[in-house]
Amino acid sequence: MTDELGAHIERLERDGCTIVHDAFDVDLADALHADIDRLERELHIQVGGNGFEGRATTRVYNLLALGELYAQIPVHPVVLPLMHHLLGPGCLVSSISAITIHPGEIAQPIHADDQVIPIPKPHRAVTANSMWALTDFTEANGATRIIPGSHLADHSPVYGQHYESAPAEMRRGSILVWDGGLWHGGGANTTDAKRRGIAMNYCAGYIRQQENQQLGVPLDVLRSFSPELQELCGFGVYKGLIGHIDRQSASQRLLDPDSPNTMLWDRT
Ligand SMILES: O=C(O)CCC(=O)C(=O)O
Repeated sequence: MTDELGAHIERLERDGCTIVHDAFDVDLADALHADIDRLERELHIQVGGNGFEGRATTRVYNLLALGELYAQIPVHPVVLPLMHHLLGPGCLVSSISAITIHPGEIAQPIHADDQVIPIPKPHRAVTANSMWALTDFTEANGATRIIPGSHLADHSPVYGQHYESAPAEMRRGSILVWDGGLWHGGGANTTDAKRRGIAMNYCAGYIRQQENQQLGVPLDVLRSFSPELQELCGFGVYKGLIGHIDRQSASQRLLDPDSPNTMLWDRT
């Protein structure tokens, strides 16, 4: 393990979050930013109509279905090993969406991404998240608010209650990574410019993905992905057991009949 990875893991375990500074090229940030403008225009994206998605926040979901640019996001060379550390091998893309907080937005209620999962807390991570900064993230423009150490709490936050939190400020091109148990929320935007990021959410290979990648991404798009990304989308068989179709992986059945697959039972 490199020193860099070790330091991130230490922070993830202690604080429940870490920032990978300058994790991707600013040219890529600009290209993603411009493409999300295109998607918002073409898909007629409107602000969320509720207190959680935000009344001055736009979201574009299911990004892997919407453009080649997004295929490089789930496999980031620093973030993916951190996800493997938190969630174990065989972890999955849970959801991938663009979140744009517009001027005037108020702070999102503090929540934990795993709070709908009914297992006693604290528990080892079953979901983990990352936020790719496509603009600078500042306290004023709505940087994600975090409560370091809250992933170790024995309960989830009370929805709508005020909690003291800190802004995860970072330059465009950086990535905030957090344990799915961390209490957090989008910040208020008091500036006159948008704050935009891509929320790349992962889950362990044995639980259900938040966005259904197998049905939500067209097969011809999935076939263009690397085997690693296909597996992240849920086309493999977790530990040779979970997710098979008549003893075949979804990849063998739907994407490539020659893709490798060994059922756990065949190893006995
Ligand atoms: O936009 C952000 O900074 C965080 C958003 C978030 O946590 C969510 O929508 O679940």
